[in-house]
Amino acid sequence: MTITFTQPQEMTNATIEHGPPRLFIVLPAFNEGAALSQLTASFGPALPNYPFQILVVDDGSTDDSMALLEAARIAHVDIIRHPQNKGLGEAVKTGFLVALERTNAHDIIAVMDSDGTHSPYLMARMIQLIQEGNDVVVASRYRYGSQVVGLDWFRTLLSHGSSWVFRMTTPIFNIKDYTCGFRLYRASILQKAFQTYGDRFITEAGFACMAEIIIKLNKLGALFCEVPMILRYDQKVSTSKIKIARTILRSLNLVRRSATGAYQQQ
Ligand SMILES: Nc1nc2c(ncn2[C@@H]2O[C@H](COP(=O)(O)OP(=O)(O)O)[C@@H](O)[C@H]2O)c(=O)[nH]1
Ligand SMILES: [Mg+2]
Repeated sequence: MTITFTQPQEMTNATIEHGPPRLFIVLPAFNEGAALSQLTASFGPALPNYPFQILVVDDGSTDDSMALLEAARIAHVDIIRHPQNKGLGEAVKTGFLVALERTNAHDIIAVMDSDGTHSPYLMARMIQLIQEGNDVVVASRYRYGSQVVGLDWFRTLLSHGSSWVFRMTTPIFNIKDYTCGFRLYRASILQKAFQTYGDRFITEAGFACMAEIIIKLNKLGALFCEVPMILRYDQKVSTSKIKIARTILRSLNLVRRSATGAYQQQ
């Protein structure tokens, strides 16, 4: 893993000890083209006067996304590079670990898709809900007010099916969306997760990591809530990276391991 700092660091633990929680935004990215730099540029207007730092985890992109991002010279962006593609789970793990090196326990770590389908303008409400006492806030496709625009019928069916399977087999209070990639976490709950599970906190290399994270945090007693999100899949320019068959198999395996208590020993 190599880390490239495109901008000087402006936030340190020492400088903002008693201020509002700082926000570290992890963007796992693999071949997202211009969508990535457009997204990173939109956090300034979406979060005026709020301290944030963006950590792009470039997972071996082979397109022009990183060149475009560097050329844009957007403030508060660091790029962490995996020389080769390792998958979404590894990218999220890298993002968490780098963010945790820089955070205090009361800071906030966000993760969202880099494909321009998640709105940074939802972030302010999610921050508020962490400050109100939640440990994890999920941008959800299954709440009153949620809207999913442009997702084809097959992905829609899979999305509802996976929500149903997880809710039936692995119920978590307040959670309907186990797989959405847009979430905010209190840094202290992620610290606790790495202390408890060590390197085994995230073992799923692919998209099933999202359900794995939430199931494991639930076992640690995390407090969850969801906010309705508008998923703009119609604005997605890049092709989806999801490997559907593999994600279904890994998710079912997760459910089985969770039900048999396999995670308790890890
Ligand atoms: N770092 C990394 N990110 C990935 C990989 N595959 C997908 N992503 C990112 O994970 C997010 C979700 O992927 P996406 O294609 O948007 O999935 P979809 O929205 O479910 O169709 C996006 O930000 C991708 O760039 C990967 O192999 N490595
Ligand atoms: Mg996406």
